[in-house]
Amino acid sequence: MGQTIAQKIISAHLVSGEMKPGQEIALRIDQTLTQDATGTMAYLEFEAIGIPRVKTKLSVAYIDHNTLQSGFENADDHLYIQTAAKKYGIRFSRPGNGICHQVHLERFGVPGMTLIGSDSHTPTCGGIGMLAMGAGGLDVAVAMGGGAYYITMPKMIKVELTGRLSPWVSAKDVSLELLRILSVKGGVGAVVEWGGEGVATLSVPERATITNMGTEVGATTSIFPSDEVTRAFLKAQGREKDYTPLQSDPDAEYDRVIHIDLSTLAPLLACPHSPDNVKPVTELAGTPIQQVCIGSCTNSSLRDMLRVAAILKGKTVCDGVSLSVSPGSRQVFSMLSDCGALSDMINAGARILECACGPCIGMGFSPNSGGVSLRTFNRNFEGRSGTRDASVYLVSPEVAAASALTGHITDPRTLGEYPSVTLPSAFAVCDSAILMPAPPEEAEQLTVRRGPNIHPVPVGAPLQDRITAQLTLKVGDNITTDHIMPAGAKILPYRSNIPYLSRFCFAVCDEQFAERAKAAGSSVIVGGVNYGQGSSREHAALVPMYLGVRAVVAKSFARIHAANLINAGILPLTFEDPDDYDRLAQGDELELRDVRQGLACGRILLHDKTRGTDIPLVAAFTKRQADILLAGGLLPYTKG
Ligand code: MIC
Ligand code: SF4
Repeated sequence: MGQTIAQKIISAHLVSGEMKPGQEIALRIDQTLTQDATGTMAYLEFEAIGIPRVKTKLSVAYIDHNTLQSGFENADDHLYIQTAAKKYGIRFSRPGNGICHQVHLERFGVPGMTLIGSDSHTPTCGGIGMLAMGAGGLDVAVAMGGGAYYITMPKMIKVELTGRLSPWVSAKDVSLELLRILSVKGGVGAVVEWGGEGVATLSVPERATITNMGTEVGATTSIFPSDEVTRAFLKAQGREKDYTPLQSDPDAEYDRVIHIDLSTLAPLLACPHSPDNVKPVTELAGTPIQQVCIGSCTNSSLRDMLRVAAILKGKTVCDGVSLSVSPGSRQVFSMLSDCGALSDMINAGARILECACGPCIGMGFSPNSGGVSLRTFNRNFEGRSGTRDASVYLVSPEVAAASALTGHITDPRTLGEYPSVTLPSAFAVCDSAILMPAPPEEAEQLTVRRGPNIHPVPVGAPLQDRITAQLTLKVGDNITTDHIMPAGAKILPYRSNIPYLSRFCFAVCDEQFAERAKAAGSSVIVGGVNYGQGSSREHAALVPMYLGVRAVVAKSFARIHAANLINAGILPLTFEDPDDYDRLAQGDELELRDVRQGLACGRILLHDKTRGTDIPLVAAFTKRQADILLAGGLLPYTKG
């Protein structure tokens, strides 16, 4: 039988397991990336594992998230990562060099290779045919040490593209259309492969926008074929040698095929507070706005920026709107400057920000209270912008620029002729902000610099056979890691200080949670479907572990978060009967009995002492996962 693109890459990297959907497989990882918000913890974990130098083909440490530096903490993290990178054999992309996914696509991604990154939007490199997946920091640390990466063998979803995008409609609208079809959980357990004749009409940056936002449907990853468009992109980056063609076989089989005719798409937007709350722009046209933010790893390529500049050229941003533009990389920034497009944006009134995540992760540029903000980003979860009562809409760069000019949500097709933009045949390549590691003989002498905010990695205790705990929090469906462990300028500096960070755990849902969990000593959280969607941040597991959370019982879990919980030694359990969710209430005293035996047979009984009821839970773990849980997490398990 023929193979899909992902199946080809998986079979070439398979270390163990059977390629049957639902089975656990282990993959050899060629490349890793980290960013600074998850990177400090990942390198602390790498150090805790105790391997002197990375064993991957390439590992890169990026600084792109915590660049505000409103205290010493971020700068100390940067120095820690820089010195660790130099010592352990990792390239270091300096602050200001760009957003990890954009830079990795430009400078390092290779079709056919595997990449894991401690950031959920790592699938961006699927735009050039790489099997690129987001993972928790500890999984990345293990892969840097030469260990395999374990995933559940995914199902295959194919999106068959026909036609060509109409003027003013762009790749973001394709992503939003998929979110409309699949919702934020429709891709869980699957790889989304993009194919069909429409693929050839999309440039690599457009493909990367689409694979980037595939994270929002919950997919393991998303991938495009590697074709002549890919070759041209790599050639323009001076990396044609990295090109290999990659297509699915004509007789490859898919679990589901979705058809999208590009020519029928119209500009779309995602309404507050979820990326799948998708509507046509025409439905909301005229809504007054106060802020527009253009950038993020979804829409910050040269293609997007040139398009925005062309729309703004010779015009002025509306009085009532504050417009920010953050180019995705230094390469994009300098090319915008060289061709004059940067001046077009500046003269129109745009506020140019650093090449970094910035407003996307609440690092500055929070909207006004009750404000309406249009963002070309990938997530509009409640509170993520830093303003609790803001309404954030996700839009394409075209909709963003058009609306910045008018002051209200605007269908860009009303602007007239679509400015044409051609990508250069050669990008201005300059890797001066990417530092090389020290050679092994020098590396041994180097010391890693640890600032006072950098605390040791918390390590879990071996699993108890009988867990007595209080149900300290009951939440609903689609709880994001931004709910569990919020980010933003005030909290992000403490990613390497778990005791301090723990004060903010679940603060978006319930400000008392952290205190309550601490007082209870041992607790269980109950959630609905798709618990833990969104970011790959392992802090959403490490912090609950620190607060004494022993198990999360939910209707279903998002992939990376479930893995992070196991890695932290917390049991992710699902209801055998989802209706049992209604039989539990916050404050109930619970008991999980015969946990060891339950792990072996796949079923654990939850006894509610307050109500005198028993609730059966699914504990479907592989032998490896059960052993990790028994050891108290991946770190004690790996160290033996
Ligand atoms: C995000 O977009 O939420 C982040 C910040 O990039 C996260 C990583 C993190 O929390 O540090 C992600 O997507 O994984
Ligand atoms: Fe950065 Fe936002 Fe992309 Fe996350 S989604 S990597 S915060 S730009």
